[in-house]
Amino acid sequence: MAAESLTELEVAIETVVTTFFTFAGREGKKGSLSVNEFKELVTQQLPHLFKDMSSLEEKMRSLDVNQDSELKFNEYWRLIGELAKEIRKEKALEIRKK
Ligand SMILES: [Ca+2]
Repeated sequence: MAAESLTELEVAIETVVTTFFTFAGREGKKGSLSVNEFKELVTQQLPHLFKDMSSLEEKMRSLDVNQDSELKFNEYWRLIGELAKEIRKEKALEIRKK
């Protein structure tokens, strides 16, 4: 994909995907996140949105729907969706204040 022709939204979606593979490729299975890879992804890439770093392992367990200690892309996508919903709530409050 040619970067210059992508819109802001398209770049954002591509970033969500490439970030997953960057971290998923560090150890074990290349197509899923181990507990360590998940922790690195969240601490390095989501420090402002994911506030409670102490509950990372619990979060991982709740996202790992098939309980194999690995997060597949669709499980990671659920986390992105949850964070997006939180941002939406904050935006909605801001809009109401105006
Ligand atoms: Ca991996």
